[in-house]
Amino acid sequence: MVSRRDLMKLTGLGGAVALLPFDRAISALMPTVAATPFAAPLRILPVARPVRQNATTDFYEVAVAETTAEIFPGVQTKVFTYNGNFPAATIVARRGREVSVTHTNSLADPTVAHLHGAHVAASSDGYPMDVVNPGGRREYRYPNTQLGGSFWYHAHAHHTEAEQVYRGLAGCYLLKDPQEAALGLPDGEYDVSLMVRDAHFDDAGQLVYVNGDFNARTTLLVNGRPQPYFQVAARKYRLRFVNCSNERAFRLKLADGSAMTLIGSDGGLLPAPVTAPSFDLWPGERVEVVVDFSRYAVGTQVVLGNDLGEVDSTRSVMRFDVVRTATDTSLVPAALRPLPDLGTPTATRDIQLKLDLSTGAFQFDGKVFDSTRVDQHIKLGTTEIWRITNADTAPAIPHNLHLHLVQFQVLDRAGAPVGGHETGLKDTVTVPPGATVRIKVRFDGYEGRYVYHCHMLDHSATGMMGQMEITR
Ligand SMILES: [Cu+2]
Repeated sequence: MVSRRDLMKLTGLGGAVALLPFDRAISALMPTVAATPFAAPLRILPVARPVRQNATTDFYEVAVAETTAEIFPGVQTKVFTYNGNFPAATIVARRGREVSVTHTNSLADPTVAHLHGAHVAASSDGYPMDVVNPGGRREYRYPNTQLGGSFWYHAHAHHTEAEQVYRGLAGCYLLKDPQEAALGLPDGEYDVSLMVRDAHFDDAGQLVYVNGDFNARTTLLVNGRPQPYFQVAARKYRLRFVNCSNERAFRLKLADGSAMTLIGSDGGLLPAPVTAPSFDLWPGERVEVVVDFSRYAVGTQVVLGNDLGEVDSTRSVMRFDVVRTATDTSLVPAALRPLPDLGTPTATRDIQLKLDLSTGAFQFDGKVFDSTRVDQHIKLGTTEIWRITNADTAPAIPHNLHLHLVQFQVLDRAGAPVGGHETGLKDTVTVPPGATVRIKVRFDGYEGRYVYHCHMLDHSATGMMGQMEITR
C-alpha cells in the first residue's frame, strides 16, 4: 500500500515551479555541501577502450557497480558507475562500424542501459522492463548506421532509472561520421564533451536522492566536478553539452554575453550554424557549440552562466580560463548537414502530459506506464505528426518528451516555429506548461516495442512513459 507521504515523494515536481511542502521539508533537513566555485579543474572524460576488435565490431566490457568518486577534494562519495568512472567513459564509435557493449551488473538492484538517441533493434534498446538482475550479464549491439551525433547512455530500469542516473550511471557516446570530418570543425583536444547536471549533497558530501527534490539540488557538476574551471587556448573549441540532470533545465550563456555558434543538437549537426548569445538545454538534450576564445586576451576568465539558475550556486556552471595562444586551422562552414527527408505524414497522434494530483503520478493520456499495454500502434515505414500537449498549468510543471529509436523534426511550439538548436534532428523536446509541440517523425528500420517518456526522469519514474509498437 502506497501511503500519501510516499505519493508526495513520488510526485517530483521540478523545474522553476511551485514545489509541494514535502519537498521544502526535505530541503531544510539536508543542507548542501558548499562547494567553492571554480576551485577544481575540469575533468576531461576518459575514452573507453574496446577489449577486442574484429573486422566489423568494437567490443566493450562494462562493470556496473557501486564505487566511490572524489567529487569534492578529499571526500569519497558513494556513486554508481560504469567501469568506475563518474560519469562514465565516453564510447567513441564510427559510423558504419558496430559496437557491442556487455554489461555485468554488480549492483544490488536490477538495471538496464539505454543508448539515448540511437537507432537500434528493440532487443538492444534498453527497454525498461528488460533488466539485468544482480550478477547478470547482458550484451547490447549498436549498429551505428545512422547519421553521426552526440548520444549518451544511461540506466533505464522502470522506477529506478531516475535514482540510478542521478547516482552516476550515465556516459557519452559519440558517433563520428566520416562525412563530418571533412568539414574542418575543431577536433582532437579541442572537441570536448561537457555533461552538466545538478545534485543534492549532504554535509558528509554524499549524494541524497529523493524523487522531486529539485529545490535541494543546488550543486552543479560538470563531468562530475562542482563548477570546474577549464584552461583553454585562445582559439575555437567544439563543446558538446549533455544535460544529464533529472529535472534541471539550463540557459547557458557566457558572462560577457558574447555569441556562441550552435552547430549541433540531439541528432547531430544542424543544417547551418546558428549564432546566439545563449541556448536552452533541457534534461536529456544535447547541444553542440563552437566557442572562439581567440576573442579574449590570454589571462581572461569567462564564466559560463545559467540564466535559469534560482540561487547563486546554480547561476554559474563553469569557468573558461584563457591561458595560452594556439594555432587554429579549424572552421565552421556556412552549411553543415542538410536535414534528411522524413517523408509525408500519414497519421497524426495526440499525447497529453499531466500530473494526477490525486495519486502523485505523472501520466500520459491519463495512464501510468504499463508494459502489457501498447499505447501507440505504428506502421513501419510511415511518417507521423505527434501533437504533444503539456496540460500541467496549475501547478505549472515543464515536461520534455523523449522518443526511443527515432530522430524527429520539431515543427512548432504553441504555433510558432522553433529556432536555434531545435532546427536540427531531435530525440527530446521540451513542452512548456500549457503548450502544444508538434513533431514530425518517421518510423523506419526496426519493428518492435519501444518506449517514449518524459525525460525529467523523476517524472518517468512515477509512470510518465508510454509504449509504441511498430509493425509491418
Ligand atoms: Cu515530465
